[in-house]
Amino acid sequence: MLGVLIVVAQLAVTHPIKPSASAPSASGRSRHNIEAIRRAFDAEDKNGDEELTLEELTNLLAGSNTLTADRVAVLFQWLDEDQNGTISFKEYLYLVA
Ligand SMILES: [Ca+2]
Ligand SMILES: [Ca+2]
Repeated sequence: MLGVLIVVAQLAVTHPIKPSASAPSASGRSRHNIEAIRRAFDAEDKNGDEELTLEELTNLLAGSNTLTADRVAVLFQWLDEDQNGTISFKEYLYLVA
């Protein structure tokens, strides 16, 4: 899944057009995948407030050498739709869904 994350992240940086979260998924992403995504989100949400800070998102993407801190920061701002400075699970889904 990390490979997909990297591709989507780079797309996000170069093509700042947000996919619609309500668009039907042609591939029919399974509930199991959503739960796996949720677990990854929760695992990185160290303080359990159901929001990811820039630091937490950076840690989540730490396995990627292709994303610089600058790019993660751009991605973070792109994901933070309501611009409250943190990424909710709903916002996080834009990254992985
Ligand atoms: Ca948090
Ligand atoms: Ca937000």
